[in-house]
Amino acid sequence: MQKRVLAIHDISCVGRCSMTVALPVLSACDVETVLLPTALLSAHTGIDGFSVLDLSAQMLIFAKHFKALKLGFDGIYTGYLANAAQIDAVLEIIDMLAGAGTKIFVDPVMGDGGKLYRGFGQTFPSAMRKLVQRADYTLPNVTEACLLTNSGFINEPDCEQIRDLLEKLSEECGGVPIISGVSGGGGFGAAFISENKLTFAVTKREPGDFPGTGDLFASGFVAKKLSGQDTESALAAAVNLVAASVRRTNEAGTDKKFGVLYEGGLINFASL
Ligand code: PXL
Repeated sequence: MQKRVLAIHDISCVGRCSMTVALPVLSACDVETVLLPTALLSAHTGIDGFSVLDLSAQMLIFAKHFKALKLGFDGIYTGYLANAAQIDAVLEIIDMLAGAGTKIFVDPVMGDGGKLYRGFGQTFPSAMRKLVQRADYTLPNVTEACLLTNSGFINEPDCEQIRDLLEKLSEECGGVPIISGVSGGGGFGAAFISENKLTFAVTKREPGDFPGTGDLFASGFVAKKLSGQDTESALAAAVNLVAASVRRTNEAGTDKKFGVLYEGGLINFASL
């Protein structure tokens, strides 16, 4: 049977991130994607001059409608949440819509490069800790892993520091924490602990930092997990999707702020 996921993200109209990445990636992998938008932005917050419409007031109303429609969800996948109140709303929505078999995927979007994204206050990470407790899979980048564990920012963690962050994260998070944007195992990609072993899914590092790559990685992972793959295979596919997209973007030489050119890789990704 076709899988169905509830995707809880903002819609940034310009700049390839959050919902404009999650929906195409999940759809390409034959996962039906029900949208619960958290905010509507003209462009993501890294693009100067953006305008925001906060959709907090609609979130529970939409969720109640989904409940009335008796929709069952194989997954609930959360990303960018505009404020701490939205985190409380998402917890309520998970209680309302998750069944016994629903997997909860949390991308704790908060920051990158050691800094919180524009608009988030210093107390936002402690609110995010409530949500990751409910997760089956938590997908932070290094900055978010440090914020969730109250560690000082580590720029390029080595294997020992990655293991330490993952162990601390497993005390904060339900299920399996996975850190993205790390080096190890002869490449660059993601790490998690499997049967007490630090395990990497990596590929050749492509140069450059781009907005939305964390969203692309998490969306690829959710798509492959819901399609029945094991965690290591799903991570390998997601890491390669990001690397191929960054490579395509570097070759095209487009402005970084508009995100990575992932679209041309979707048919291949769906076939993996
Ligand atoms: O890619 C994460 C993200 C998602 N949504 C919005 C953002 C960002 C990062 O800046 O601004 C609105």
